[in-house]
Amino acid sequence: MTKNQTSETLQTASQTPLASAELNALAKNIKEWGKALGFQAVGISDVDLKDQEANLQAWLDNQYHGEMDYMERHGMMRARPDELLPGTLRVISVRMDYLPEDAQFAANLEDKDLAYISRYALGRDYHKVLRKRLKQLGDKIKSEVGELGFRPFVDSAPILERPLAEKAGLGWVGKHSLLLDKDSGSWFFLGELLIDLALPVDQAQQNQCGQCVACMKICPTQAIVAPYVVDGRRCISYLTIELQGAIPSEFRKAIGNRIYGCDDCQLICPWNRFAETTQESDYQAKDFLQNQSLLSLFAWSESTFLKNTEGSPIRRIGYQRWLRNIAIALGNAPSSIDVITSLQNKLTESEDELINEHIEWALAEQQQKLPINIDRLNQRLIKAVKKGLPRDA
Ligand code: B12
Ligand code: SF4
Ligand code: SF4
Repeated sequence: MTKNQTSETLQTASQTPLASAELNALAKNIKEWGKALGFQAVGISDVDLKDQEANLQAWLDNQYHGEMDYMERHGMMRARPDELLPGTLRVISVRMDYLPEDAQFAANLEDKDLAYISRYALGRDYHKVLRKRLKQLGDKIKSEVGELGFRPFVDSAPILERPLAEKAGLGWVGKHSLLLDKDSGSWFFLGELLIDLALPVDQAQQNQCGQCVACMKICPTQAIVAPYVVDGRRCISYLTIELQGAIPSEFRKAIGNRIYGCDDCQLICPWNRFAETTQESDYQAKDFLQNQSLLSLFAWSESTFLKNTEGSPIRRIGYQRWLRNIAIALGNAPSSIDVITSLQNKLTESEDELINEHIEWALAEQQQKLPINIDRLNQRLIKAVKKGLPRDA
């Protein structure tokens, strides 16, 4: 039987009470299988996202995607899963929590000598983890129903994951544009299985943001330009992960010690007080990434960077952007001779224009913060040597 025959047969069959009962039972089982595979929530939606199309177009027209060309490339296919994968009738959305035990948000944000890495990136790359489990879920459904067309998607696919998950009842899209749930907050990833089975769909949750605007107010770069709308170009996550070139000067101070991603809009959200930590070993923080000083990470060689970021989402930014980001954070760190020396040493070693420009910015920031101008001190010392110790001058 072909893929289309399967869906047609099931679609027709679903109109009879028995077939509908079978599909209801299957939907229930899918949720149980999904949970057994480590997903904390599983929901089902149809593929109709027409009401999102105008907003998606407005977002693109405003250039909020910045350098993320792939956002534009697929046009309205993002809002049309059945164009992306013809024959798709339903989307099974899944949620996987990632908040590690002992997240130490405040401690890492407060100590400006430490590096702050977004909590989703302290463990293993989620793309692989989710895709593998989604494939297992698809295989399981297929083994029950016989022929089935399905395809797992995580992030990389050009579909609007949050509106789909919202339709599937996994939560509501908050003013920071992320999906959140009243019992579990927002520290989770989303993934989808596109399938050609006309399963019963779930009910969307009520939006519970109310009058709250905490996420909009706390954003260090004012990236949430209107409720539900993020200007990607201003977001620290974009600036530290997606942007290839120089980080615009206007955002450098606001980045603080965030060297990879940003969690602020989620940290302030009242619903995250109820968030659970993950039991998933893949998402537990690696010691050499959490609670590390900026100086120790800045000292990594390229081979250490590659070794330590194997299997981690951080690897995709590469060594150059890693140093670029840490240089900014060092410029924002409290003034210290150790920081200045380390920046100067790296400047001597590096022939990379992008890195050097960020190091020079950081050095200028550090110099300004020093209680006594280090250059002037140096000059005074040289003068004294020349005068008093001409032989050693
Ligand atoms: C591109 C992208 C980014 C970009 C752009 C962010 C953005 N808001 O779009 C950048 C790099 C900035 C980013 C950052 C982050 N991301 Co991201 N990102 C994506 C990606 C790949 C695509 C998102 C997308 O389609 N954006 C396009 C715009 C148009 O979509 P949208 O924001 O939903 O747009 C809607 C609104 O603007 C709204 N709208 C527009 N105008 C108006 C007007 C009104 C009146 C209303 C009501 C609505 C409205 O309608 C639009 C269409 O639906 C998704 C994966 C995916 N395929 O969905 C992950 C994804 C959204 N990211 C994720 C995460 C975890 C993050 C970060 C938290 C990572 C971090 N800690 O650093 C931050 C959070 C920043 C934030 N507040 O959004 C998760 C979110 C999980 C969740 N709980 O929701 C996702 C789903 C990845 C995943 N598979 O888990 N991300
Ligand atoms: S992730 Fe940070 S920079 Fe981006 S919207 Fe949220 S608070 Fe703003
Ligand atoms: S901080 Fe407030 S406005 Fe923002 S997502 Fe959470 S509840 Fe909604």
